[in-house]
Amino acid sequence: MPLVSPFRTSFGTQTERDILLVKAVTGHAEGWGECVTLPDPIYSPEYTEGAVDVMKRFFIPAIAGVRDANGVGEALQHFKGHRMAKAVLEMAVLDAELRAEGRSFARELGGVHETVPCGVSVGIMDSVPQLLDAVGGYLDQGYVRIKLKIEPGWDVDVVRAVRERFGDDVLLQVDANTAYTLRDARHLAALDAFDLLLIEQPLEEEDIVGHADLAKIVQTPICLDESITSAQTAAAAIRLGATSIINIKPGRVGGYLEARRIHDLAAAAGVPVWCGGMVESGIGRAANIALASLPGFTLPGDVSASDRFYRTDITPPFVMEDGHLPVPTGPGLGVAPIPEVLEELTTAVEWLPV
Ligand code: OSB
Ligand code: MG
Repeated sequence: MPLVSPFRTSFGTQTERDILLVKAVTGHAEGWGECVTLPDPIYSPEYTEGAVDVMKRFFIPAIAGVRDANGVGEALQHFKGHRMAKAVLEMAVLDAELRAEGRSFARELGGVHETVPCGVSVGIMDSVPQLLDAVGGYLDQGYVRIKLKIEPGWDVDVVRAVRERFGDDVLLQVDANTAYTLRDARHLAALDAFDLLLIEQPLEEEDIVGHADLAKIVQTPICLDESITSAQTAAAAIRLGATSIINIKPGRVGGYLEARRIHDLAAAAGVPVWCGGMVESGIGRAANIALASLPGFTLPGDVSASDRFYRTDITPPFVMEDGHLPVPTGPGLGVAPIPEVLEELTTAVEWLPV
């Protein structure tokens, strides 16, 4: 799926999204899952062809005979890692299960809101004026929170320019995608002047202690993304003082059920969470919106309208109204791919009987 404009982060530039969808066909219903892997292992160790391989070779045979989505997690638990691949299988089975029972994702997960506020993740650009135009456009559309991607050379001055142009009332945060080291602590502390909601994942994925050290030097709250791979790592990061806010991405943590566990333990620890995004199509977006409707999601997520990334979505598009998106209420995800659109975009199909 072509993106409406290139999306540049500290780890690379995306101009299109190559999406792996999983359709689970049970005796009772069909369910959809969207795998959030990128084609290359540059955000996480997983990558799309790797996810396909591990699913075919190990995961799909292992889930033969499971009764429900909980059973998927249990059947795959003894396999190490590959959480995005596990997540998409669980998601598809969960969707099938919920469709058969007439329950929505939001209801199943414990959602409490009918709409969720929309934040937008704004990529690195060629120039500051170009970025200001983009941010202005998103604010005009009604986005209630702006996230700026940063990297060394595109950080303090850029944030200052956005604050000068749009004022102090805009909810603003930054995401480094691991682009810094502890040696940059003083430099990152210069961001404290701009009243940011948070700095997302400044250091390497595995550097939990480094984030705890950084949190003592920088006033702006540290929010982990890449580092949070499970409820266990989330609990550890909170305990060590490495993160005071958590970006929950269901794919990264192995699925929506683990995402809910992280929500629950963060709430118990008084740690706010928000729902991250992986440039999902309407399938993944629908489930993220449902997750974001849980009570602990007290910050706007990277939950944007379909047209943030796609001119044509594969589901009926999610359209923002007053800075919010409606939480789907229909059975399961509440949306499914539009057959003709899906067909036109499909490059390969494989049917794997379990
Ligand atoms: O770090 O949050 C991230 C997109 C792809 C990979 C990593 C990240 C992102 C985003 C969110 O910033 C984009 C979105 O889906 O809205
Ligand atoms: Mg991030």
